Amino acid sequence: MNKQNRDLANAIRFLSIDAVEKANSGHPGMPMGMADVATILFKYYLKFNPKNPNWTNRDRFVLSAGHGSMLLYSLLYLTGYQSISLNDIKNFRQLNSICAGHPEYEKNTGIETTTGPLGQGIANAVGFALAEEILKKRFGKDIFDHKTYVVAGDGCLMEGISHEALSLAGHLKLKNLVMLFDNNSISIDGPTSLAVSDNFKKRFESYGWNYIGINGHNEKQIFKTLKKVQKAKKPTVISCKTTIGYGSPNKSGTASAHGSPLGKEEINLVRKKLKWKHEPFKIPEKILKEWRKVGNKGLKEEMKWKKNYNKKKNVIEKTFSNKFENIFEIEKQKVIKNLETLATRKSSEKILTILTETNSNIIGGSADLSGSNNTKTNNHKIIKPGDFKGNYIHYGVREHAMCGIMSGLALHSSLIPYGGTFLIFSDYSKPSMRLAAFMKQRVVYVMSHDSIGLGEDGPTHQPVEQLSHLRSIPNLNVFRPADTTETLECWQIALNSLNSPSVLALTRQKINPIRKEFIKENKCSFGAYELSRTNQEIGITIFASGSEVNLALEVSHKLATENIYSKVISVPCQELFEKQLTNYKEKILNETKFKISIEAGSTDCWRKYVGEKGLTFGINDFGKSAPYKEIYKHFGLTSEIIAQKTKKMIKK
Ligand SMILES: Cc1ncc(C[n+]2csc(CCOP(=O)(O)OP(=O)(O)O)c2C)c(N)n1
Ligand SMILES: [Mg+2]
Repeated sequence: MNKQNRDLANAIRFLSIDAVEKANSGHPGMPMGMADVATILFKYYLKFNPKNPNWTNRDRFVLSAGHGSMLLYSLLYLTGYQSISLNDIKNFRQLNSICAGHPEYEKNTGIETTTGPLGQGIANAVGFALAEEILKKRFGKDIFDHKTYVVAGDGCLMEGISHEALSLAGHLKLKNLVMLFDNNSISIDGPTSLAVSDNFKKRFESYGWNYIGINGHNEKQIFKTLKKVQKAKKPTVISCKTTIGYGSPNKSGTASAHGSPLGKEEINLVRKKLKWKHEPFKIPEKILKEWRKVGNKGLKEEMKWKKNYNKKKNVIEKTFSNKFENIFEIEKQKVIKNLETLATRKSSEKILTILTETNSNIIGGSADLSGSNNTKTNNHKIIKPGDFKGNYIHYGVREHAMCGIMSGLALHSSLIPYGGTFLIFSDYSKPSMRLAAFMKQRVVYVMSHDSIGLGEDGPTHQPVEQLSHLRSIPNLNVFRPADTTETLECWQIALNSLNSPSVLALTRQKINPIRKEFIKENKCSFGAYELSRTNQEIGITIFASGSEVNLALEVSHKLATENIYSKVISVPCQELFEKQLTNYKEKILNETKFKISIEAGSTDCWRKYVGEKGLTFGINDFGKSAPYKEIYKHFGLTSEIIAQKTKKMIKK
């Protein structure tokens, strides 16, 4: 590195070392190792404007190795983002500091996505790169033409999600995706040779990626390679051989530099070795000025871009304006006029068919279950390798990456991604779903085959505890609609939830309509609502969701023949019900002393509604392989058994 660039890189190193030391926690090794690569990237190549972190056509910089968060915070501060001040860096890892332990997405800050669970950033980056290609095709290269750079470490590449995401990126030929692999051969337990002997070159090449190996401390090699990738025809990984904790005489190149403060004595030695004479958190004027110059270079470029953008502004904004409301109202009327017995996955397809006719910002897909999830409609065109004019992604059997990629699509620029799989395989996607909820992203997970109702595929495919798990994730709305009208209403809420992802748990089996009259109001938006009652005065409340609402109606009618009266509460979304006003909740919850719940899944999340003495009908065991009606019988989910047990309860 020449003197000036060395100074720039050392500014990153010392901010990182000193912030970690002050917080007495954090990861200095990675920022010290990757400082040179990051400096050359930001100084000569990265297209960004700290004055407008949201510039649509900026390059995306994703830190998949989220533990190295100080690398990102240092870069954002040094290049002049308003979001991160020197004070914020001094507050690294303290309560409410923007400089959180791991990067936490916040719009308009330069932190493009939340990372920390290793490998997630890679999938997000694939989503960014894919969004760029899709939008470039739609609006032209003068509006969308940027790169996505992702910094990934040994750990990211060991995680399974990296395989899924890299493989799809290679297949689709996402040429604007560049991975900077921090190939330092060290992770927490020690040298990576303890656990890995992959041939990275062969691995990447087999995915259809360019693989370029360089010395990550050699300025010329870094510069030259970054120049080369600007014209790449495929996604490229630059494998940067680096030294973790670069500059630390006793800790560099070892796992001890990974995740703890270096300590005062060692930091003194690093200062000596790197000839850095400045106090902690003091960046000399000259160096800061130089970094700010780097930050200023994007302004002109954005201005130039803005001229092109203004010409197409109206068209672009129209695409992103969501035109749903009329559609939903008209469709709801049609559904009621022509009541059908349908599986809710089929109901969902009907709605999607209409939505996708007019909303080209909705990007569908499935993890190889398009026909089963009913996610693909006649209006969809497939996104193919190097051909991005479509609006449907065959994610392949890659549930985890699919969900991470969808987050990237949503974060990039208000595309609305939805993707399908079986509800049981939410277990394969949950880490990404959790992060989407944390990042407040509008992503829709279409999860069909939502219970034992799927039948013969048996316990490996029958979700039991999954609804309960998903409901426990904050800011994730879990919808389990009971018929076509409810499915439509739930889709409407999901699309209007700008700050929450949604799960639509849908049935494989056919369901009789439960809503037979047109009501303009979106009943599902209350989370739970009264569907029917057998008398004005009632003694029992029956809560149910999805396919079990019909069962609840049967039970209610059966009890009525014996002069036991009840109301049925359909509960399509517990999370939304929790948010209702106390009065509303009281009316639903506390009209009767006796309460029961019916849902073909684990029962723990219903206890709060039925109370200690209430009965919860559900399944707390693995399912069964058989025709579905027999499985319902096997688990006591029939109107006869439920009515009988309910009678027993009220007689006690
Ligand atoms: C999914 C996941 N598993 C485990 C961890 C804990 N963890 C954080 S960093 C790390 C080692 C990462 O090694 P590497 O990527 O090589 O980082 P380096 O030590 O080179 O900075 C581990 C296991 C995590 N953050 N995410
Ligand atoms: Mg490593």
